[in-house]
Amino acid sequence: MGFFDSAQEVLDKGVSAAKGAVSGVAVEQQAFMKGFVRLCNDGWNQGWHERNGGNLTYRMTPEEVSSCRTFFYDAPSSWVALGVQADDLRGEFFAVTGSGTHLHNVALDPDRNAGIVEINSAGDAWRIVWGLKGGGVPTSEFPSHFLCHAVRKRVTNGANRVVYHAHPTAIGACTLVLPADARVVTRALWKSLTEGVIAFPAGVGVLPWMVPGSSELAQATSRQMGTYEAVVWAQHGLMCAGTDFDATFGLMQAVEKAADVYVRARSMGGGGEPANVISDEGIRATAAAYRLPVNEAFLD
Ligand code: 2HA
Ligand code: ZN
Repeated sequence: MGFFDSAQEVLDKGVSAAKGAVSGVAVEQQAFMKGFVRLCNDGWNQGWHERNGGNLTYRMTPEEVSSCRTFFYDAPSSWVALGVQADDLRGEFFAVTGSGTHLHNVALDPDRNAGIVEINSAGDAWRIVWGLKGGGVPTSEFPSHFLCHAVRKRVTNGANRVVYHAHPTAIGACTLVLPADARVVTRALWKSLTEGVIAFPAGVGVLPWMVPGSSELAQATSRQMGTYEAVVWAQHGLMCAGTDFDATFGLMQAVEKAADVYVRARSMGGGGEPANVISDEGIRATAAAYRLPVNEAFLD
């Protein structure tokens, strides 16, 4: 039995106990939380979450909030200021990983390593309504996630619900060699993997190194998220947004796969730019064939 299967069994046992106390489908058994837990585990298995690296947040639908309400704390935590503000997220509910959480522990103990927070009516503070037991708080990158959610909600008319941050190796290595320039990095990725332009036709944003968890990083990332679903943090990792867990995880994987191919090709070639890359015409033709709005500014 694989790790995830046994984790699910532990979950199922805990859930039947919980069901005896309160009626309704326990939070851990609801589809959105199963998807949330699965992504954490899949990311761990990719090697993207050394120690407590990376974090995940999900903006819940009103239906999901209603079906979780019977399991919410009678006395939520007090309100805690976010340090950032978003009108678009007033009154929303987010599933979040906990600060300091090792993502491989989420599946085994979701209500300790993850939780649900409610945003206040001013859109500038959170309180815990479920989970994060034992004094947990939302991820240190919650300000970045929060502002990214606000922008992605606006530019996708509410379709985007997931924001995911990880520390994949190859894209990190790329930022040690390439300049922190969205056009340069995007071209390296698009030209290394045919699937690249299909997975991220707008390209990827790139930010220079900044202090993790800072509101400067949060503001800069969210500005990039107006254009890009994926934003590279130099010498750190990658932030991805999407409509659901599969789309967001798949985007992270596609960026990292392209980066991995590029890094390997450069390494084989003694560090120089690879010779046999996909042409600009090839990228354009792929985008046309799949009717994708490719970012023309990144093509010659
Ligand atoms: O959760 O990844 O960027 C730890 C981090 C901070
Ligand atoms: Zn990080």
